[in-house]
Amino acid sequence: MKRFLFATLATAVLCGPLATLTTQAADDIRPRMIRFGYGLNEDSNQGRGAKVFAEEVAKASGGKLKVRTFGAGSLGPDAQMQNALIGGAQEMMVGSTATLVGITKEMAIWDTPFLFSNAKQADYVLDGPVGQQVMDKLQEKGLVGLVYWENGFRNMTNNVRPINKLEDFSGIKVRVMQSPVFMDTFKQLGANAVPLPFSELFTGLETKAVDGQENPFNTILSSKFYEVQKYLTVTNHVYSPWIMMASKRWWDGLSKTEQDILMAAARKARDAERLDTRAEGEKALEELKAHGMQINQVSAEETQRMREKAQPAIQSVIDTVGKPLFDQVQAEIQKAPQ
Ligand code: TK8
Repeated sequence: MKRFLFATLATAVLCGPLATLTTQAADDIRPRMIRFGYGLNEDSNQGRGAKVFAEEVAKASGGKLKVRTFGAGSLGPDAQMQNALIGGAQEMMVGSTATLVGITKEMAIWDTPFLFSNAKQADYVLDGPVGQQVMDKLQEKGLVGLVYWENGFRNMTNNVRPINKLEDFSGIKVRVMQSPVFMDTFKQLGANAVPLPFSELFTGLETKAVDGQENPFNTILSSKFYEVQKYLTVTNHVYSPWIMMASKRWWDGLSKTEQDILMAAARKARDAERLDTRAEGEKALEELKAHGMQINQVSAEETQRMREKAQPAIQSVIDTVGKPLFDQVQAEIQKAPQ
């Protein structure tokens, strides 16, 4: 009798009100405030991408999920935001993959100099299975990677001299992102590599603590580096992704519906951001010239010399991420549409 009663009770509990409650909770959208941080100015490709995300989330959730964006590093540099996400003190961010290498070593793969030759390749690999595999590694560290955005191909600016040949890097104090691969690459090229968070870069250039830096045209424009830099050299030495992330601690507490809304909005923001970045990038050189920058292009021969000189940095990427992952990425690049 007792056993029968227990069984009946258990069935009632499982199929009854509790089961209904659980399904309801999973479909629920609760009012939430999502703090979304990023490093560039509001008026930048990154800021505009963040805005698209916020609007899409508001639309899809009937205004229940509110994304509050914090630009210009106002929640701190990338590393500080990453830690806030891990601890659950901040919900979301977008930033460079390069500054994640200390947390998830596989991220070093994207710092490989001259890895991608065009943006199509980058999209194909980043949005494909290997890109996902590297992103999923973040979960062990308390971060959820959603999508990659385009930061873009990086180019050199400095105040010492135009970079026409490999030897021109010699002795120039170049700010690099806080990634061992970037440190290594610029050391190999003969520069004096100085790691600095992005939020300290403008001042670093202005006070001449560093002579130069490297970033995509879009960022040189939106961060007004032309005010404090004379020479711009088109080097395209590496393609840099941004990555949109959520705090895992927070993400795991969301309903499936909420997660789906955020994921769909993240993809829309990614697509819009890439289009925006590429359109702006096409016009940026002219604008930078108009702002007084002296621009030069590195020849194919000199690019080849730089590639060879950077080889030890590529070897250290292989040592860091492992040969299988490195080879997998190369294979994906081969498969990418031309
Ligand atoms: C913005 C940075 C920036 C990156 C850098 O927070 O640090 O140079 O290119 O985009 O992530």
